[in-house]
Amino acid sequence: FSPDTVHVVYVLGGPGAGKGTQCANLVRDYGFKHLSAGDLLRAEQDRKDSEFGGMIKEYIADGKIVPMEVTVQLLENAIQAKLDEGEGQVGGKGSRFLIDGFPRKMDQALHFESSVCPSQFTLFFDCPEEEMQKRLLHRGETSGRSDDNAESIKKRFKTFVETSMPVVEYFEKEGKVVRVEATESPERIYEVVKGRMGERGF
Ligand code: UP5
Ligand code: MG
Repeated sequence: FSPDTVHVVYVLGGPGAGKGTQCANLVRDYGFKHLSAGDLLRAEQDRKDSEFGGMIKEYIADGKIVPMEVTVQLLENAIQAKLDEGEGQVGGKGSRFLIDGFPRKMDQALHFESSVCPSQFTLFFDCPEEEMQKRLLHRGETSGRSDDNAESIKKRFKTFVETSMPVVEYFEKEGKVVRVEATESPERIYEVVKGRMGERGF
């Protein structure tokens, strides 16, 4: 696919910052297609004849970043599949994609920007660890996610600070980050998001 017809906004933030929650709002109101790298990896992990299933499982439980080749391939396939379905098109202007939880390591960011599709900007949800931990432990009571437990959460936070924040800082230097405080209620946060989207011409 051509970057001329695919418009990408990255959605980043720590584990439990509310990326998925806010993406659902943006899909409803702005006609974005939503691709969560974590969801794609979990689906691949559960696919019966996947050669990567075992590896993905270990990385996710450990809060580590799965080697980029796997994730980028899953994202490219998912974008192509959405384009084939004709989804996400906005009046002849191409298709808008929210890529949620990616890129979360510098190698992924540089590769995706130069070889797949440059992003328009990054929506970054900024939330303190105590709040994110509370949300994730609560979700863990019912989510069934292998990484929603105290031990994995601690590892996910460490990876976020050491490996993923440098990506946010890199895009920030390029003036391509929209930072939103993400501690209040989902509704209040979304009001701020809508305002900031407006400033970006949406
Ligand atoms: N909630 C949401 N907003 C709230 C608010 N304002 N107030 C109170 N509660 C709020 O929300 C989390 C929970 O909080 C929910 O219960 C929600 O109702 C509530 P959610 O919207 O799901 O937050 P989100 O930021 O999407 O949290 P998630 O757990 O999905 O974040 P992660 O970044 O940890 O998970 P992801 O699925 O992206 O990645 C999982 C793993 O996959 C990674 O750790 C990594 O091992 C692997 N991965 C890679 O290797 N490479 C990649 O590129 C991507 C992932
Ligand atoms: Mg999520």
